[in-house]
Amino acid sequence: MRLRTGLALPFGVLLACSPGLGCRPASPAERLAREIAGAYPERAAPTGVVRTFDIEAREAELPLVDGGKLRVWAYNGQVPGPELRIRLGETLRVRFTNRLPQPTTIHWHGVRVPNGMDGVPSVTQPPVEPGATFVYEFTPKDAGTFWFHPHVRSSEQVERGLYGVLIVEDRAPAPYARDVVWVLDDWLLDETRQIFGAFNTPHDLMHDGRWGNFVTVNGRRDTALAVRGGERIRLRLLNASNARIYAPDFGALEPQVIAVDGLYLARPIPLGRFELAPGNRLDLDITLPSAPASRSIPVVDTFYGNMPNHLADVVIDGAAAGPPPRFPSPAHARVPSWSAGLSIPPTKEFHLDARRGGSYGIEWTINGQAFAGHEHHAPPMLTMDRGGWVRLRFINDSYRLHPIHLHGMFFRLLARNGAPVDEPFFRDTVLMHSKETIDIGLVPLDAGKWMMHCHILEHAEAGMMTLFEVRG
Ligand SMILES: [Cu+2]
Repeated sequence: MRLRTGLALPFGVLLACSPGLGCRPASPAERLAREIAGAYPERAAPTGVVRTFDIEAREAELPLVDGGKLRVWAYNGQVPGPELRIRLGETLRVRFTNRLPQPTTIHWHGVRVPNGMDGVPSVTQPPVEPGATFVYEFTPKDAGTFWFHPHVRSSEQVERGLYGVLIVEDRAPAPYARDVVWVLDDWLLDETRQIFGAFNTPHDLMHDGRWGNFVTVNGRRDTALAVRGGERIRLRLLNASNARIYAPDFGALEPQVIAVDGLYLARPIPLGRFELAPGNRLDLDITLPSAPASRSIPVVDTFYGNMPNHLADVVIDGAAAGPPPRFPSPAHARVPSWSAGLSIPPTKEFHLDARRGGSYGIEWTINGQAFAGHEHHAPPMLTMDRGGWVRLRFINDSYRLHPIHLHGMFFRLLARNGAPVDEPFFRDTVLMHSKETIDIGLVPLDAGKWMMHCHILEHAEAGMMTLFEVRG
């Protein structure tokens, strides 16, 4: 079915035309689907350049958190793992070897990959057994900040240190003085200052997952970003925690948000209070003052406003050589408004809740179903057509937090508790609060079986996962 503007019809009327059937006025959903045009590309545009990286997951002992020797699981012996940086159009080839005592996979969070590269065990690939290798290869369709982590026993494997950042640079990156990544994580350490060895405890499962007692940025508690006054920088934040939410506060600095979950905004917006849930990314455009009141500016987390956590410092040392460079913000993406989306009934509703049962004693459910390993071949909970507009409603019947993450597609948040919200950006993860209802709109462009799950990894491990299928 093709949509086109009708020449003989009043302005704005769209026609839906099919071969042999002629044309009729497009339905409201067809009109909304049309608005995806130009928002993000349907296909990758490979330049032919292949960038190859070798990644090995193995045990390591590293001076993390406070400089003590911390026994972790790491990609290439570092936490965060290696920063993979490629240009849009380049093909990423990762030769992955598993040296862990458990099977694992790599999931490329936020990247619209071919379904077979999505890293979901027994759905898109067999798990990579200890000693085995797997080659991940794809050409990202979107530039932005993405990350990678296991999708097997994630609540243990991510917590032990398995995560890394994938940056897909624009074809012509804006001339920021610096382009820096801050990976936020928290660690639950025991009295010997090692990773607390019990995972998926009843306490974590009954509450908002595993929250650590030490918060780090890039694995350290004393991260200081050294900059010069007057510089204009790009700072990319990623929340790699199992469960902790951050609301970063930059004090006297005035960051502009230019990208969320990888994709550029329609226009830059002030940071304000943004809830960075597990999985979320936030790209900030910051022009540093040339004559700062204080050289060291602390960045704190105010998610629980009454007890802010120190995250890191921005330390201004000397002045930049010249005035701040004036270049247009890269945040000028086409983002459909989809304001009419709320007048169309939801395609499907998902109730999120918990109950007693399952192998952990408590299980987290979506529409009464808890996902377990043997259900990987169960029919998908939702089937969508590629290119069609869909409105989904999520109803949190519990009192806990649930950052809802969709693989393989971006969505726009349309409403919270029925009240329209106008975020000028797409997401791949959105935080749901206690007893909250949200509505999202999306147009899937990539066929395959994609997971939808809570990114509080303990909730996901205890069942809060399901499969969507995109036909086409
Ligand atoms: Cu959850």
